[in-house]
Amino acid sequence: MLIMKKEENSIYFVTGNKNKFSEALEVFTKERVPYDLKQKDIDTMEIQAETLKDVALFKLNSVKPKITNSFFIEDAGFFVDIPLNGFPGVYSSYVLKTIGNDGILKLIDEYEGSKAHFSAIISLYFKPLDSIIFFEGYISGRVSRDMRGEGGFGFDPIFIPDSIPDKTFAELSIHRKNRISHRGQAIKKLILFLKKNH
Ligand code: ITT
Repeated sequence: MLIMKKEENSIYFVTGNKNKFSEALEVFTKERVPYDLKQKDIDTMEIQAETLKDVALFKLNSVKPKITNSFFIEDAGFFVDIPLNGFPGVYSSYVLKTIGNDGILKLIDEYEGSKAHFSAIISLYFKPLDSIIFFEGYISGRVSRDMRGEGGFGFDPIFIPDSIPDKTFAELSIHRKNRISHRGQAIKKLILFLKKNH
């Protein structure tokens, strides 16, 4: 009985990326969310779709039969708007694995006036209401001329947010990144919802 109650008070973040989980946990801990956040790494089916929302929804539906609790997944992408017209976007994972940050810097070739952004979309399956809800986050910035910083992950060493124009994401602490990042914003919206609906 006690165990059942504990389970009901848990919410799962389904992700294979422990950095994403650490960032989410930092916000959950600080905001005193009435749920225990747990990571679950389930093999999910990824589709190649045009938008992050389509990817997120497909993934959520493929995970749903395997989890009995409330859970969420999050899909993020890095978009170089100028001069790459939004590339890599929905291809971010593949591009990071293949050409990496180095490859992106070569493609841009020290272009002056680049613009880039990160987007994140969380899709939550909320069991008490048997419903799916989306929460989004966005941050704009530019591409650094070179890789800088030891923190973060993925594209962090080459992304400079507009709001902290002398640092890459990889030069910020988790806390500072969360205060402004795509993921931090989406997680805070999720937390507001969870608190309202507890
Ligand atoms: P999941 O298991 O949660 O899907 P993932 O690493 O595949 O983990 P995404 O599909 O959401 O994550 O991310 C697409 C790519 O963008 C991936 O290569 C990430 O490393 C990178 N990325 C996502 N969020 C990032 C962030 O905050 N900073 C830097 N790179 C990020």
